[in-house]
Amino acid sequence: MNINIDKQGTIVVLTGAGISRESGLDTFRCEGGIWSKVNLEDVATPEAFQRNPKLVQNFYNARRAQLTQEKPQPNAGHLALARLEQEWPGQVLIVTQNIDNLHEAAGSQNIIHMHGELLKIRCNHCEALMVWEDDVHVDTPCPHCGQSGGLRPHVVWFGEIPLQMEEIYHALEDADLFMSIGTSGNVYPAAGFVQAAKQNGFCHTVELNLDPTEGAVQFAETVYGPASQVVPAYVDALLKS
Ligand code: BJW
Repeated sequence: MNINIDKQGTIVVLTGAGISRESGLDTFRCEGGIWSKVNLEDVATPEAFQRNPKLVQNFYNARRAQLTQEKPQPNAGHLALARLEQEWPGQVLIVTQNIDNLHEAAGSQNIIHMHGELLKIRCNHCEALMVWEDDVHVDTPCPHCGQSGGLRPHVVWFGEIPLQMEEIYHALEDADLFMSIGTSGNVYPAAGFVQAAKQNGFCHTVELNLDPTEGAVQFAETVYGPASQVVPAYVDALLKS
């Protein structure tokens, strides 16, 4: 790997479920993944939540409990990205589609959770946003406004606008390096970030994944293997470049 990036340059890293797989969390679209066990239309749309809030709350309660009880640990891929942020002289921004907390647990600080966070909930009545580690039920009252029936997971469902989009596109405009790690590139707008990054004419783009994705041809460089191996190796090469 011979990577030639301006040492003061900005690095934008997009991560997806693949980076957390070796920490024991399921991906969505791999064999045996979340969407092979539940129908996304039943749990990941605002309409699903309106139709059957109990089913949706239970889906997220189970995934939240996995984080709080099994306490999955960041793997070498997450840790390498935290090291990159610490040691790279320029700016490093992690834009994650993941709702887990493994980048934070690894020590990364400059993180955007574009699809929300599992350990937060918000109230549709008073718009309060709260850190939350327990189960949520349909009749759980909001600790802020006291009303029941308004609490929902702080996640972005299909048809909703992902979070902090302006900040993300602003970072992509300036990016010298765009890394896409462990994401299938099936879901927009994240799937379009590689094109947005290339618009500035100088951004180097790399896909790091277990296998080539459908969008692999859009990247200048591709590296395949488990995130716990390829990410640390790529970060080492970057820091030595
Ligand atoms: C490894 C590995 C290892 C495995 N090491 N790698 C038609 C055309 C275009 C767009 C649309 C359309 N119809 C509708 C849309 C829009 C829609 C969309 O994209 N739909 C597509 C299905 C077509 N998007 C939306 O609705 C979004 N909102 C939106 O567009 O608003 C409009 C707007 C945008 C911007 C500005 C203004 C307006 C919202 C999308 C919400 C996504 N929500 C979910 C669930 C919620 C959170 C949760 O419950 O966790 O987010 S869906 C799910 O997919 C989750 C993920 O974040 C997301 C992406 O999945 P990811 O991370 O890529 O996982 P996988 O499983 O797909 O891939 C894993 C990868 O890892 C694989 O490649 C493996 O090879 C790899 N891997 N092991 C390295 N060890």
